[in-house]
Amino acid sequence: MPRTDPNDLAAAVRDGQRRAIARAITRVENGLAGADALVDALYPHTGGAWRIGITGPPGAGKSTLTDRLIGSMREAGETVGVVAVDPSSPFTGGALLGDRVRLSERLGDDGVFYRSLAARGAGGGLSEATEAACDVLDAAGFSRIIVETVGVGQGELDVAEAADTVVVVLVPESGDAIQAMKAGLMEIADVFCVNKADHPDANALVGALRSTLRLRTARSDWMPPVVKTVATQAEGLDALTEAMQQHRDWLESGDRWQAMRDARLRRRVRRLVEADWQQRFWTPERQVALNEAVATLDGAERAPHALAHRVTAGHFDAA
Ligand SMILES: Nc1nc2c(ncn2[C@@H]2O[C@H](COP(=O)(O)OP(=O)(O)OP(=O)(O)O)[C@@H](O)[C@H]2O)c(=O)[nH]1
Ligand SMILES: [Mg+2]
Repeated sequence: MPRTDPNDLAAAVRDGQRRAIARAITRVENGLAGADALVDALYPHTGGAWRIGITGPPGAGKSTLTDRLIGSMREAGETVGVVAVDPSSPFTGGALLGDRVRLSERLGDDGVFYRSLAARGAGGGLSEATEAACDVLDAAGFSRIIVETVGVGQGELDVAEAADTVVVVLVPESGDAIQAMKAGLMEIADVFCVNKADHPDANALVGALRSTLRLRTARSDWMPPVVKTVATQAEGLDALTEAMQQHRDWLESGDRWQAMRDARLRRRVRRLVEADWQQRFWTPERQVALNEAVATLDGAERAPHALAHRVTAGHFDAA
């Protein structure tokens, strides 16, 4: 791949050129040369897209829902960028293959751009890679960006923070409200989608979610709506879209939208600083010195806090 000046690539991205978009995402995903400059060149041109996170347990129907949402968004005249984040596996798993199959139906539609991310190479990890990929699509002019991510742990919840509106997808058969609480999904949901509502226990899950939501200590005056869908039949899509739109309207009232984006930028800068600092701190010398200390020290000196203090006090630095 020829090296392109970040400014040339940024211009091509803003022009909406698909090859440029693909290359830009590859660059930021893997932290390749010029990635930081590319993100910074694009960032001032972001903010036009509505970023929607779709998260939930494996197999909940996130990809099917995403596909249906793309369809209705396209009908409404929107353009859609999709970032499918697969933190569990750096390899192409069954789920991604499934996504590819559905994607093929949309091949040739210039109003849709689909990309999956798995790499953790970029400084700041998968969260930064996800945000940067969203920036690329945003600056390229897509009016909607959907981030699909499996919500099973903290890493995935961080990824969900890239979105303005987070839809948590749960299913009657596997999930219940308590499981969602355990996984931290209650905290990040702006909208709950009970998918596979063709299952008989769907109403019970809806009820459990609503009562749990009433009991929670409110983080804001937004009360997440709970909607039912059957993604495979495109049932409930209108209700889901309506719930998402309500959240957007709420964000856009007052200064919430700007405040949310400011908070996101602060979080992101902190994460980048921490990643940078960590990388600078753990020089090869310090790593070797720590390895040796652990292998050789014994007695009172073989103690975690004492060791940490020795590291930070510079005892392990090369003379
Ligand atoms: N009965 C029923 N099946 C559904 C529904 N939505 C999705 N499915 C099926 O559930 C399976 C998983 O759907 P996906 O859309 O791949 O789920 P996912 O959440 O993207 O899965 P991962 O990406 O692997 O976590 C597929 O076989 C779908 O056809 C629904 O509303 N009802
Ligand atoms: Mg999926």
